[in-house]
Amino acid sequence: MFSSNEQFKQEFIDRVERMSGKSFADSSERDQYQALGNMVREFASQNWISTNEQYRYSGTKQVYYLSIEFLLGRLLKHNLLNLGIEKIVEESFTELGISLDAIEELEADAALGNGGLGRLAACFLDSLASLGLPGHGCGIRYKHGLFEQKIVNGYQVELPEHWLRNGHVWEVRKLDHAVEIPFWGHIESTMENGRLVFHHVNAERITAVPYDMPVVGYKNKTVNTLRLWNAEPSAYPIHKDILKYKRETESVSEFLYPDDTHDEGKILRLKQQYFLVSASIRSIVRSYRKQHISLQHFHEHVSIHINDTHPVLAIPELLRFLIDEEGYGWDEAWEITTKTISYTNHTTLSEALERWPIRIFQPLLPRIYLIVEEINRRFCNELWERYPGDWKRIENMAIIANEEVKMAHLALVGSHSVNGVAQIHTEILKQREMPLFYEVFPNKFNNKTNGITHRRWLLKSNPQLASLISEAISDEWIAKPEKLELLMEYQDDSLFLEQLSKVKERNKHKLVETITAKTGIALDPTSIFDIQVKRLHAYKRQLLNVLHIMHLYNRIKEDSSFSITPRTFIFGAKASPGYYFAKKVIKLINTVAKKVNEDSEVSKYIRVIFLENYRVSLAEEIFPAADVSEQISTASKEASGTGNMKFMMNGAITLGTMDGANVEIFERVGNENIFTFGLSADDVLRLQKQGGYRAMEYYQHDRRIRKVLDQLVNGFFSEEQNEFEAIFDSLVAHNDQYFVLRDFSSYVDVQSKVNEAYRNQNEWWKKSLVNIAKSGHFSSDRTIQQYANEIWRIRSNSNVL
Ligand code: NTF
Repeated sequence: MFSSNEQFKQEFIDRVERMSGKSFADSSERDQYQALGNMVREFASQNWISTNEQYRYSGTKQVYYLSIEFLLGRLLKHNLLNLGIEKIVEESFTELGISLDAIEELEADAALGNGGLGRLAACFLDSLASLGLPGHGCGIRYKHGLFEQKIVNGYQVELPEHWLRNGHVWEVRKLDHAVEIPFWGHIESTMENGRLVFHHVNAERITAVPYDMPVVGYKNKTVNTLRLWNAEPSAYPIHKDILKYKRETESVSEFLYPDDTHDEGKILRLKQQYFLVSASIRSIVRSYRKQHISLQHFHEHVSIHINDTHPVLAIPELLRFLIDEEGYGWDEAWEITTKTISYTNHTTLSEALERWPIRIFQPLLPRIYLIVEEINRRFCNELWERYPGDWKRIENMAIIANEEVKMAHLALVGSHSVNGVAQIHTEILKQREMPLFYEVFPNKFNNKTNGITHRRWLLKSNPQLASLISEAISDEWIAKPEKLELLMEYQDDSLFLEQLSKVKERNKHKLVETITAKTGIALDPTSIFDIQVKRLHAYKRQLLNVLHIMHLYNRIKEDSSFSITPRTFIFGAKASPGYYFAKKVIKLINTVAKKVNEDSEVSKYIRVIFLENYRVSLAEEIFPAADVSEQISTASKEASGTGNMKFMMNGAITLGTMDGANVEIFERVGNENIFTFGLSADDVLRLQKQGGYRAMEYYQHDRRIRKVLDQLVNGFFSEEQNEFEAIFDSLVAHNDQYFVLRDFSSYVDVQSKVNEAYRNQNEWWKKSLVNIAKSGHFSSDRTIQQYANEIWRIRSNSNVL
């Protein structure tokens, strides 16, 4: 059905009419979207079936990536591109007078994630399939993804998101693969044939129904699977109050927790975690069984990766399965489990380290709790033998201590590999965060610097840049992104640099159109687009960016001879609904934006825009239009960052601290192609040990700082007088935990260097080019190949197909 335009059009028209019951002329864009989506999914299904069969019959090792978040965004164009049918569809649509862009707009973003961790999982799925690697995702089919953000009077307001309202064309419900997950109840043991056997009695069961989505590899016939579990009432409930039971059951896959850095101490969250893990392991084993290989060899054929600690119950669950359901002894089950499971740590922020009170854990998951107790007992015994008498150390390392289960400790003990997500992050894990574990398990620790899929973040979202690159160095970079390095040849080619600048200009125009349509604010596409888009968090320091803007405002007002290249500061960020400080910063950005944009003297030079509802589909318009990429976290706090890579790949220059993957960007592009500033991670960690620094002195002695901070509380903004008091206090009264004032001066200086650098256009585009050329390393294909070789030990099946 995709062999010629004519054939495609005929099939498409038929399909629209059959599905909608209307004539094609009367059909709506939504009818057309539905028909196209169905056709594409069916088209992918042929390879989906053959990929699955091939995996099964070859007995090849497969990896399952367990993640509580998958931030997929839209899939239509992405799938068209990967299936290699984008052109035929685009041309046919033009012939039919339909706009593919308009049709794409009808697809809701699948926002089953908060930020970096969830988007990384989505990029990894794309790379696995595109490299022909046997790897699948397992997650939860949340009815409501991340909330929709509205800005009302400068404040964030959250609305429930409803991506499934019109159905989701990419999913297939697989009721025959549903499994039952037990919660609550209690454990009884009996002796059977000389063996202790455990029975989970009076459990409340929830049915987990899988919805499968095809994960299409780039033009390679591989189609892997993303399996998302939906929670539904069991056909055999034991509950008396059926309605209550139904409500409670469905709530398990109702909402994504809208917070990526706080340990949500909610019982429902723990339920979600076990639900995901138990359903996934049952289905992994079921599919393994089809190969008729003994479970003794499980780890030779299956790798299970846990994305942060949220799915860490995979460890006790696999043990439980092997021991209780398959009759293995502890030692053998332990060996199979640890050899199967690997773990990635995504943050060192202590507030994100998951701990569950025993009083919640034990009654909800009685059998799993017994197993965790046994893991802990054995681990503590081993520690006792190694460090006799060192109670303090053992208490610090225990999995269960102070009435809590420490999920990170369970992950470290029960897996064979623990990786950080950027070099500096992995070093911090080894040396500062988990040194005791590093001493015991030095070989488990390794680094896998994050990456992004260049297919979505360059090829799909910036087609003009992609074509320019391909014209210059051929399209080999699509299969081998490290080939982007060939662009280095064009550093002194002024014609090429000119074309590069033209592409950026067009992308900026496009973004301006979008922004103006939404906000009515006119923007200058020739100004420098300086962009910070990411979750709103104190450590990411959007506040530093705003304080600098306030400072520029003051300079322009104070000194009539002050002039800078016009700059448009763009922000996009969601704050967790309960995060008071973050929400105040959003209000501050909007307040400053209003003040700046409405002042004719100031808005000649600077404008400030806060983009509502930042999400994957909006990000795809933003990155191609950026000149400056703001990556200004307090050093040591951002594990990696991946937005930094998306900006770089689209030719923006990083303005950043030496934190996370910024350090590796710096190493690759060199000092002259990045703007760095501020304290180093070592400085921050040293100062923190000394109890911080004296923020008050910076307030007192730096008049620029004093002026902007006073403006927060002296009625300058004509808001409620105490509107920004909490922000003022965080900096002065609470001693500036994130070193905003400490880095302020250095940030002002580097911002003025950016201003200078932009004046020399030729040099600027050269920097931009070097950034693109060096970005191949940050393709998630490189990252995934490293996971495949060094952790999972899986191989591509492309030679077999
Ligand atoms: C995030 N962690 C980190 O904060 C980012 O630096 C990193 O790029 C991404 O993970 C992906 O590795 C989280 O979202 C979490 F949940 F761990 F806090």
